[in-house]
Amino acid sequence: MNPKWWKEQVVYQVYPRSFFDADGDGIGDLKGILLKLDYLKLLGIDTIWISPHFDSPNDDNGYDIRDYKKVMKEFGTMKDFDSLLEACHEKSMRLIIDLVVNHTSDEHAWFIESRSSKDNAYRDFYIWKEEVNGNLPNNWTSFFGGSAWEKTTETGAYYLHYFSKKQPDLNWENDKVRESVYDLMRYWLDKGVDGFRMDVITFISKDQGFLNLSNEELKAPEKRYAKGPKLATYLKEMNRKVLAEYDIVSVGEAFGIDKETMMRVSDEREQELDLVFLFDIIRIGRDDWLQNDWALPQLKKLFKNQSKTDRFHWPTVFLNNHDNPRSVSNFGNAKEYREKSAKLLALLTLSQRGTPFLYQGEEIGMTNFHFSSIDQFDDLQVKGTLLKVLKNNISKETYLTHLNYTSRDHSRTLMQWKNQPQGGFSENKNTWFLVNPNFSDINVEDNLKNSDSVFNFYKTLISFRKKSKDLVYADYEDLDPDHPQIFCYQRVGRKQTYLVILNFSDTQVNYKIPVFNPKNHLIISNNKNKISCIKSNYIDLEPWDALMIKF
Ligand code: TEU
Repeated sequence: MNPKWWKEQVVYQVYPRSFFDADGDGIGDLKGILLKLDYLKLLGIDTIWISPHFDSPNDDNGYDIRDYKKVMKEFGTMKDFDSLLEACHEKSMRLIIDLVVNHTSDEHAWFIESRSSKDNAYRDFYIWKEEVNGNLPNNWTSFFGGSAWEKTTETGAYYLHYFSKKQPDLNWENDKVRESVYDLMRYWLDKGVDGFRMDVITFISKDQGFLNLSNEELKAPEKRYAKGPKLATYLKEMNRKVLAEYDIVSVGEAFGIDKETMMRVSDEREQELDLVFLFDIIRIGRDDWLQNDWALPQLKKLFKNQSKTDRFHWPTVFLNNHDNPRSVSNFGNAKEYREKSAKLLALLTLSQRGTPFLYQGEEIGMTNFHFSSIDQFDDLQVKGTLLKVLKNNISKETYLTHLNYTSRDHSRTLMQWKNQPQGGFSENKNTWFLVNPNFSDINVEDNLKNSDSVFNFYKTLISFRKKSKDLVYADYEDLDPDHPQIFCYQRVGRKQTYLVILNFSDTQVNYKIPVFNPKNHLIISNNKNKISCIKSNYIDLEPWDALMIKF
């Protein structure tokens, strides 16, 4: 195992729009992040990843970039960015930014040029096709609803957009596009940023045949979109020309990727990307916007697959992000056992082999919002998909029921800082989005005061991870893959073995510890009454009990 700083750190994702509003316009900003750095430092965070902070018309909350070298005006100025970066470095923290280069905004200067005429110098910056016998160029679909092709009046041709029609896909076949991307990457790296999270990077290479998708493929187009034939070529070139020149981390959002490609992209000998985000755990039981039931053995299998790679791969571990529901609502019990299950998930995340990525609010156990109507959603995907839903004769009510589990907006409600109006997020009551009314019970201020809080549980676990290389690098072994309620695994390190036991259920279980060692030492548990030493190999586990033993 090749040790690296980014294998040993805990990363915290900030969605700036919802994090903290310092200037009182109702929208979070860069100054807001700066003001909360000490809070993150206290938690033990070493690296912060911020979702896009670039100039954008915000059709998709900044994932549609108009100017890569400018800061989104709602978030502040370039000076604010520089101050944030400097402050992070002063506090020995690192800052990674979002690189969104599969597509730009349709308001980006390149696209304005490109659409204007067929002989414009920027025409080939994007993917243009003519209609075929009066029909769309092919049947590819957009993730935000409808066709992936949009016609323009200027030339009558169609451009490709995997996401909204305000997010035209760049044409990576064009050398000038790739050089322009490398140029903007160097711009931010030369400022001193510590890495990139690369948005849908697996989609950059397009199959130049532009063949129709089969009916089966239309159910999950990401699988085809992630199979572009030149993905390896482009990533290796990007690595050679840019990434390799700096001591940074690259983490690719690997939506739709197959196992074989994943094994190549994140193999350190291949020199493509350092890390990837896979979606099988976070989207367990998911089928687009539908949430189906899942069973614990399925989840365990996914963790096992993820951890059991060879020494040339290093996984990421995360249970929520800005595109997915809150982990405690998704995997835990956000009602009677909210705190306990939030702590159980903390232990799960922070005792795995891989780099943990926490998402804002997770550290205080924030929950999903209860949406009572479709109009309450902000996310463009909700409205875009509604048309498809209605066309398939599915009722709005059914759609809403599932969105209350699956919507991206659950993670975008405002960060809950205090039991104060707007949850202490902003002085301004006209905030850009909703705050969960449970901020009176779930907020940072109360978490900090209470030594037994979810926050303090995370903090303790993060400090364990920092003190023990074994907790970071040791092998992972699932000791009981088939048990329907208990998740029990060990990490066998050079000096220490860690045993983790998690009761993933609302019921009590009398459990036989598979590897009982009388010299054990209980190092953390979310149940205050647990005795400090486990005397026998049978243990009574109450609902959502979680504990870690060391020997
Ligand atoms: O997400 C792409 C992606 O993988 C999906 O999770 C996406 O959220 C959608 O649900 C697919 O059905 C990335 C960003 O994380 C997301 O916020 C952006 O909207 C998207 O790319 C486009 O840039």
